[in-house]
Amino acid sequence: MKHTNWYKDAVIYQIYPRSFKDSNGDGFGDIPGIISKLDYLKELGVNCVWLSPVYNSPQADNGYDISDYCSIYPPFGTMDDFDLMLKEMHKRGIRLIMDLVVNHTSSEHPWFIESRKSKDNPYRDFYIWKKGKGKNPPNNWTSFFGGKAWEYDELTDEWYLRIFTKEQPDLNWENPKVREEVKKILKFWLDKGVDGFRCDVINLLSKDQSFKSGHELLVKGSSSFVNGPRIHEFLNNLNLSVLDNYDCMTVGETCFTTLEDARMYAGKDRHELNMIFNFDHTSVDNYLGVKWLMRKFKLVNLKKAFDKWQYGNKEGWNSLFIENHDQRRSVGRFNTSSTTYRKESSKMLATMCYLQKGTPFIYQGQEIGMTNGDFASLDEIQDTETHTINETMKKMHLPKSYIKKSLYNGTRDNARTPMQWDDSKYAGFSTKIPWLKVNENKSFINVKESLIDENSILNYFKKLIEFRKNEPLIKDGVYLDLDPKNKNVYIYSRKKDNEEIVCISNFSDRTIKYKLKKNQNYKDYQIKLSNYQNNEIDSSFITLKPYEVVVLKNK
Ligand code: ISL
Repeated sequence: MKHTNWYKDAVIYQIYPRSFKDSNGDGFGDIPGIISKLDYLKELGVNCVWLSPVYNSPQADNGYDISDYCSIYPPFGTMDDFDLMLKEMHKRGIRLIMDLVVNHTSSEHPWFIESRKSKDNPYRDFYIWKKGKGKNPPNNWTSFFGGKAWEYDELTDEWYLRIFTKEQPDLNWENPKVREEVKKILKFWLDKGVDGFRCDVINLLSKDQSFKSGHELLVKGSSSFVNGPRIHEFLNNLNLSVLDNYDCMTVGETCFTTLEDARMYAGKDRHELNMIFNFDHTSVDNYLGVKWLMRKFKLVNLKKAFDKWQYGNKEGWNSLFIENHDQRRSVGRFNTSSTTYRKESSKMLATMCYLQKGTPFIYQGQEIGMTNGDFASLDEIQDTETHTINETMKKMHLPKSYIKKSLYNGTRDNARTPMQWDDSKYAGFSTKIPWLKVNENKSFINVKESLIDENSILNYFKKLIEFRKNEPLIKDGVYLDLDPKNKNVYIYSRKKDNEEIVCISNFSDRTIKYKLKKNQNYKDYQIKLSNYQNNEIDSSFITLKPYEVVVLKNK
């Protein structure tokens, strides 16, 4: 199979289906709703969609708990709806990548229902069952969502491993039958014509079989299951036996991953994945990569994180993102403003991120500058993770005010509020009360308004995407951070032969007179993009207004 590496030219839009568009007035987004917005996506300029899970699921973790990998969750629609959506996407030149969640299934998956029945059930070994230590779990491993990673099952007096919720038992990848079943799932969707997969927590599949207790500070045991002993063998096998036969792409969600790990997952001729998501830049405002442990933001740390991957991921290809369904919204984050300078902030952040080397991922609503949810109490927050973490933090006797602040700040529901299409009661998302509260700011942050306003974030995103498409330098040019130590300004260059693009961002709410170095003579450069009008470039200074971004080019 010839691989065209189309993903290097892709601009990917992530749809979180339950919050995107409801077509039948049940307050829950669906596939016909997505179809009705494909022209909107085409106009935006994206050419690929990553669709978060739409498979049958009890929805304990909003679909990341799958009970049937080859069917659609009825509130999302039917398989016919899915087929039509795929056809309509392809008709518009939009590819589709699905979410592949195979570290765990739902506890209501028929495999698990069988598995828990008895120790000699043929499906027992599809999951990881162990005897406890007296009344205690087999080891001290803890869940990503807090609390223990094992669940006791009375029927057979054993514990099963579940690194996420108790409704998400981990599959036993040591079992060749599990690996064969996953291949069938991949084939099922690829034969339908889907273009690839975003692979959920893919670096957790292989567990160290000694199941020894861990001494990590957080997520105990993680060194036994993050980038585990057989992970590369498993991925290589999936790739060579299925993925390699299609012109498809894979992007792996890989937390706690080093540059060397990245090379192993997505380096040249590794035949595993095409690229990975790293979370270094989304960890700069917390301690140890744990968003509940908030830390003061420093721009130099953000630059360090980007520089590390731009310089270091030499054999691989980067994914460029600042939002997804697990992160809080980007406006208001990274020292930016979600109020006075919301528009400027959103445009600046997108430009800073998407003109780097790699494939951009835009998360639904980011293109209109949607902000964090405006939840008035924890009862309005649905996400299972937030509530488990709340319990865990309470047990740790952390101050109540800290817990509250940390939960409102970190809850994944911040990014999951219904898409704001217009200023009507339910933001044009639905005609009935939605599953999660619509943000009140839908009155002025919405697509309808953004389409009219020439200066909207949406119209800027369109320009930015168009600019990327027309400038091969952004795909191939060499990245150089021109002033890594500057505390307020991020200035980097993309260069190839005699051509150069320079992207300059002010991460502060003050006007800054940025002094250029001797070798930075931009007198003859043209301003190609900016979130303000009329920037004047002096031969020795650039004046940057609050959250201003300027993109210069020498030809
Ligand atoms: O959001 C996180 C913690 O607050 C991350 O650690 C996240 O749990 C981790 O990146 C794994 O995420 C993925 O798998 C989870 C699912 O809940 C997330 O939505 C998904 O993106 C389990 O399938």
